[in-house]
Amino acid sequence: MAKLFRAAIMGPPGSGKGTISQRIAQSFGLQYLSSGHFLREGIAAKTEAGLLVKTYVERSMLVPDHVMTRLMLPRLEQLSGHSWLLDGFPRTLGQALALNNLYQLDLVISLNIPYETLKERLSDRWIHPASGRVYNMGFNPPRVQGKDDITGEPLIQHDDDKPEALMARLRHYKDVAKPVIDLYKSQGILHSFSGTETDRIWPYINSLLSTKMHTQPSDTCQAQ
Ligand code: G5P
Repeated sequence: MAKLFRAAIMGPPGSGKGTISQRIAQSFGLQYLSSGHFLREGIAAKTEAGLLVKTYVERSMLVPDHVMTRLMLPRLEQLSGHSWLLDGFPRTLGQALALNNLYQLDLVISLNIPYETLKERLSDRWIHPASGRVYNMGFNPPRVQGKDDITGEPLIQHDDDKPEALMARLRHYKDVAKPVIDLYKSQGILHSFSGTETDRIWPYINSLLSTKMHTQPSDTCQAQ
């Protein structure tokens, strides 16, 4: 049996984590779990967890580590037997260490995108709340303006994409991401990608994933 592949994608708000994760999930058949989408789903459904995290997400503040790990790690247990990709988790060193105690990641993708690019993108972003599908009115507009391509339901904008909230999210990101990036660097699994366009970064990520997923140790054994 092929070895399961476990990956995570990191990057500041608007760096294209969600867009690239959707492409990876489609191209490589990984189960895709977005922490932001998962939290917003709970908030919309008014679940107990949703009520607990609502104030943090609405203020663009990080949800405390003990809450995040309590929500995300059981979801990963449900995915045992599948290869998966995490988008937006882990975000802090505490979360990364908690994940590390249970799973060894094979690959971490880190996106480095200039601030001006992030600002432009987020002011133009629309979401289908039920599925988490992301559109950008310039880059990947929906077929019908304001409607989700699959369901035809209305698209919405996040409150935390406003410029002042965005600045706070970027500052937070830098501070908390550094020790996480250092950890994955020291484990030899970090791959960083810089640029201003997802379409130009994507071929490199696609090629990296193709190589990594086809050279997993147990795949190699199978082939021999
Ligand atoms: P999220 O949802 O994880 P963020 O802030 O990290 O939120 P976000 O905003 O969802 O990340 P992204 O996924 O990196 O951004 O980017 P995206 O959505 O794919 O792309 C952004 C926009 O740009 C889209 O409109 C897309 O179409 C467009 N785009 C992409 N590429 C290009 C391009 O090349 N060109 C152009 N022109 N456009 C492009 O987290 C939300 C909140 O949840 C909590 C926090 O409160 C957080 O603020 N949270 C956590 N708290 C604690 N710990 C965690 N692990 C948490 N995870 C979430």
